[in-house]
Amino acid sequence: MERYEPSVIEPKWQKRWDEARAFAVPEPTGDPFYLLVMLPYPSGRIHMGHVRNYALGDVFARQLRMAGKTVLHPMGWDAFGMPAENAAIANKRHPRDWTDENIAQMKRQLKRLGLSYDWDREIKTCDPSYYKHEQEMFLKMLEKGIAYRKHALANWCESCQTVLANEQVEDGKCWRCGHDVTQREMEQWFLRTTQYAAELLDGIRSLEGKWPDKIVKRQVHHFGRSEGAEIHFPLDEPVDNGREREIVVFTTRPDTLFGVTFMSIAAEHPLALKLAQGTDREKEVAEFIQRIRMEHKVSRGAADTAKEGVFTGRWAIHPFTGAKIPIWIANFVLMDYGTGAVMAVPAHDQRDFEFAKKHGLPIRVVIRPADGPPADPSTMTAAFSEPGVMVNGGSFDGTANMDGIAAVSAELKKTGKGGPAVSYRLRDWLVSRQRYWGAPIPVVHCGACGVVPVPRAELPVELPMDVEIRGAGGSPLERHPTFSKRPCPKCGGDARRETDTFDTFIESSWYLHRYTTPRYEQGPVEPTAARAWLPIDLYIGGEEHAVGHLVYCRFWHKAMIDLGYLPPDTPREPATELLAQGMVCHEIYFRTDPQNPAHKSYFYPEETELRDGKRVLKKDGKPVRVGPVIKMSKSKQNLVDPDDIVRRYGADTARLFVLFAAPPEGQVDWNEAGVEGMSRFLLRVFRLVRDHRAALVDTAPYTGGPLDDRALELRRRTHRTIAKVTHDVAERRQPNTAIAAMMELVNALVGYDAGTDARRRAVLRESVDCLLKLLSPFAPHLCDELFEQLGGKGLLLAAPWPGVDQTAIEEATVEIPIQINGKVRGRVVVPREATEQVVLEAARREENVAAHLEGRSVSKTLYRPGKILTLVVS
Ligand code: ANZ
Ligand code: ZN
Ligand code: ZN
Repeated sequence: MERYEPSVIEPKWQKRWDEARAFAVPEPTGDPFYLLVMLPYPSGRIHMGHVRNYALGDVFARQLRMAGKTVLHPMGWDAFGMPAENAAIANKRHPRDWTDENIAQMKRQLKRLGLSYDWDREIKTCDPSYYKHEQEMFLKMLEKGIAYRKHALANWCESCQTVLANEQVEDGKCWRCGHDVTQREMEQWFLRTTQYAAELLDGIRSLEGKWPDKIVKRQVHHFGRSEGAEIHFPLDEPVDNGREREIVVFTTRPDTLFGVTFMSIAAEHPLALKLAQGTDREKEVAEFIQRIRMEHKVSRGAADTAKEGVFTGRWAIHPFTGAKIPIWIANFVLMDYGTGAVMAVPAHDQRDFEFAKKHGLPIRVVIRPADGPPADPSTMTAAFSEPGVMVNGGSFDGTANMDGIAAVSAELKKTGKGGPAVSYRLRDWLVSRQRYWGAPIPVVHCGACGVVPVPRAELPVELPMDVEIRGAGGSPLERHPTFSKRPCPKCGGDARRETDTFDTFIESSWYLHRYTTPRYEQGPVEPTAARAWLPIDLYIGGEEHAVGHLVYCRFWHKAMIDLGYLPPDTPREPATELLAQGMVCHEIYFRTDPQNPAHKSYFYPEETELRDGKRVLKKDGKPVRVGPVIKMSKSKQNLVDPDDIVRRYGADTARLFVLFAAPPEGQVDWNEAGVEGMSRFLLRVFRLVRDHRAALVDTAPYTGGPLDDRALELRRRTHRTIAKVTHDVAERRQPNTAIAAMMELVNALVGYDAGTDARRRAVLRESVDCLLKLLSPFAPHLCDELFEQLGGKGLLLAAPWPGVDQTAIEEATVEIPIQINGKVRGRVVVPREATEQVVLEAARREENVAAHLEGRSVSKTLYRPGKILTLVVS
């Protein structure tokens, strides 16, 4: 083969790998390693973000295999979800057909990249054989109280026509479509993630250093642990026919209890309306509640939002002083947090201060600065929230307020009025969706029996395919003629099948488990094999999943252990190490419309070219404007199509470029020059082998014997490179610097002249073999090809990862003749950097030299470094 032709080499090797079943993963024997990349949503075509994600995974997977690990490296499809449904509406295609076609297409694309997946383990989450197990796990969660149904205010996206989990609302907007999210009161299904709040928090802390800091921090913040106290305030008179007798608050500042002058509860608090019932405030309160509920949670909670409120007409009793405390409803109190009720301390909490000022409520100072008198409530302009000393607090007076927190909590506990408490910001996971393309929730609603689980024998509850998808809102399942009609499994009476489907984040919460035994039928996983593979040793994916998927799968994993699907000794975190890869970006090219300067039209990079240093549009030759380098996206058209790059440069170049352009966490700026650079590098490797082929084919790699300087130097280079590449890939996870090291080795190889000397040739062969092995996880097609051309047998994936010869690196040795009084009496092998002293000591140990020195003294030494040691003795 004379020319480097990826379009010939790459399909050839992909076929060979397939035929050899080179990527099939055996059972978890030997030294198992589970390497997982996040599974893609089958949106249609793969994009450069995928290429980057999967190239990273593939480098590690291949290297680990060669290093002797049994590597599980699977791939599958997160196949349920809204885009399929939207596409179905837009194109009148069934979501199933749309999804299947996309999967076929994307699978072809992934194969073209030469990724080492065991396709036998492929998973498609919309497959009933997959979601069947998820339905079964849900029923178990229902039995154990982890799944429950409740009437609650839920985040509603009008555009998606469905409710959303808290994690799926970003700055008050829908995570998928960006539409404003409003609140709707509905019966919904939840999973009790809050039951695991403490463990999720401790667990993420234990991953510090192994998961990216950014993600650890975001999760810690997401769980939002606060320490404080719960305090019971009895109502002045019970409401709701005597059923409701108290309000419980959560506070981080029990030390301010004596400063409580009113109470604020959320508009959604179950007592909000009940309190006002029977008072003259009823109408006003009802209106206020109605109005506030419509507002966004985010803006209600913001510090600068006007503090609105209404008095309920009722009072609570202060647990220590017995004072009557008016109960208000306030917009800034959210039902989502704590108990949805706040003991208001205007003197020491800014929001309460503003509220009190606005509504004419009293202010009572109970903390004074450590070195001064308490503030005067009538002249205060802001709450005093610094640490200080307790005043106006009865027996607590004089206590430092930080100590007061514990002291008041203890007193509350002793008197049965509350006590220390911890509160989390994390909410239970809302998992029902009013959408079609998802896994059906396996329950039946019966007028007589309530919620009844579908009998296990009837699982899976299959999603019917014969539906009409109109997009007019409402679930297509609800309109299905027969799906929802199902007799009650308990009493046999008429009942209604649940028509909501699961949040698709449920499927992606346990695909990681399913891959370990993907065809097992008796349960979600076969416990022994799953236990042997889990936890994931290295998980790779995008950081956008920080508080979504990466929280859900941690929760689900713990629940699977607790529900008995995984052995009890399974480690409680599902992924030991996480690599969150950065974005792939590109410049944008655009023109503004002279008529309407606000309107920009964007161009794909391939529609443009550089002419005399200017970026122009190919079709009219006129300049376009060049914008900043930003994340590749359809809307800005700054995309390059992986297929196009593979066609023009080959998959090996594409892989190498995304790996070389930045460390995994960094941002890759796509640029054609960089891609060409990678292509040239591979061409150099190709030529190197081609040009030395004759000398190398029949030469075995060096195994030992004296070498000259040039050969020693190449060996040192080679083994340093092995050490660096191994360290960069296996320890530091920085393929970019590994590539740079291999480039240097190639430079050295190009400059090396093996001549006809057999040992020099053997060293060249050793070095080239090592280079091909080191480079094969990055550019697997070319390396297998060149290895074969040199007469190598088998696939490099099956070859052992090269080991480092420490002596070659550190003590590249030289042989020094020892001359005594003009005659060479012996030779010693010493490090080439050895000092005269070291050489002399080695010489004295050499038998023959020692014999000649016996009983005589050395009067003069002369060392010519690396060449000869001359001794004059008498
Ligand atoms: C009395 C008090 C006095 C408070 C004081 C603070 C300062 P973090 O730190 O975020 O956990 N709070 C409790 N539940 C609330 C809710 N549902 N909506 C709005 N605010 C709520 O905040 C805990 C504090 O936030 C609690 O402590 C409570 O106000 C308020 F000088 O109680 B504090
Ligand atoms: Zn939406
Ligand atoms: Zn029934």
